[in-house]
Amino acid sequence: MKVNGERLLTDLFQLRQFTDTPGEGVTRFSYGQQDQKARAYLLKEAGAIGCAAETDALKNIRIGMPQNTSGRQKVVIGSHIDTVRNGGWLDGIYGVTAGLEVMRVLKDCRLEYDLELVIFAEEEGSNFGSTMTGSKFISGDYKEEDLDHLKNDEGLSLRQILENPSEEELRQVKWDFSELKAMLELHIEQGPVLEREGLSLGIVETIFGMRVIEVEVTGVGNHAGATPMEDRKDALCAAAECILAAERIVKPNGHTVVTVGRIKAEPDCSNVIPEKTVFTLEARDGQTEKIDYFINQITAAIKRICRERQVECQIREVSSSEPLKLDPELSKTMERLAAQKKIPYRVMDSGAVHDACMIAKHAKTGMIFVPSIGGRSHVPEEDTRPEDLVQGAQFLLEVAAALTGAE
Ligand code: HGY
Ligand code: MN
Ligand code: MN
Repeated sequence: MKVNGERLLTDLFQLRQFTDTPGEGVTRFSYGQQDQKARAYLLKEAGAIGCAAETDALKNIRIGMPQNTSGRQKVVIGSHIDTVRNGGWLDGIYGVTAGLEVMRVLKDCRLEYDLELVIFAEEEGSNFGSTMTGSKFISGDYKEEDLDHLKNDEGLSLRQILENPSEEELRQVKWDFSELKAMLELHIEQGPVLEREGLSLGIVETIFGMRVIEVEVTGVGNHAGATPMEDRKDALCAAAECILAAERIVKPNGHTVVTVGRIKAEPDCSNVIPEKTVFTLEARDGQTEKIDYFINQITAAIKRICRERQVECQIREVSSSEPLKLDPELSKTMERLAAQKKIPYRVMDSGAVHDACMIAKHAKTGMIFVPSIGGRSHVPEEDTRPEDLVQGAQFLLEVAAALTGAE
């Protein structure tokens, strides 16, 4: 059994054109027009091999093989197709497209277990600042009330964007995990490790956890020219000191990472001392206690700095997910297969979070990485060698064929 590399790469080249920022990376937020186009492309390809698809109230899509029968346990291949702003062409959609290719190869095989391809909605959190939203409703981590908590920059809630799904429709989003034999997610590494060590496959052991907080600093707006320096309560300078304090607190530790990726000053005019500044700060690590330790240290520093500067600060939890150890038995199976195929691989952690985290709490889950060129991701430069993309898909096929007893 072999994947068709040409076909896989053609799909990926076709899909990368569904972006709101052509020429400046891929911007494809869930529920947007480009997302619709990518979904339509994938559903057409899946329909061409006789697959049936169902879209749930969160717009997660489940695509079943023609030979699936009700009542059997299923193997799921899943990932996402949404991106960050000006992101890369492979993050998420590579795993979905490779899964589609696997289904094409297995479409005429006899399977002992059902096989499903799942497209998780809103994994990046680009709309609402909360990652893995679609899969958090599947796992039950998110409940109905979160439809109202999650709001985009225009103030639209997830409930409004989904056009007010009914209670029953929401209930059906949650999976019955007893039906799941295993889930596999194939993904680009998004970091430098595999390339640096000259390896072509990663088998993921632990996916980092993360906590995201939003910090709102309120000072006193005033005229940029007429206000002496000693009379200022500048919300942006206070935020800047908080952000550098966070970097200093976390820097010399080796594992935990902290990032401030979004900051907004109001009224955002060059000749007005900012009255308010809002920024997000996220911390990630393979251990929850480390994440909590650093978030607590940073929160204390933010409060101290704001007190000293006589500005107000509000700190709000935006989202969180626990570090997740993936299934050791499935990882061992994949290690044996990689060794058998003489594929240079290593077991490794993932600093990026993935929908696999949400599923791994309830069912056997495995993740496979392929190298990222220059270790870059979430940027237009994101790329992976075609031979690595094809080899990763071939490996996914072998693992899926073994798990479903395909012949
Ligand atoms: O942020 C992440 O780790 C993922 O790309 N959503
Ligand atoms: Mn991803
Ligand atoms: Mn991502």
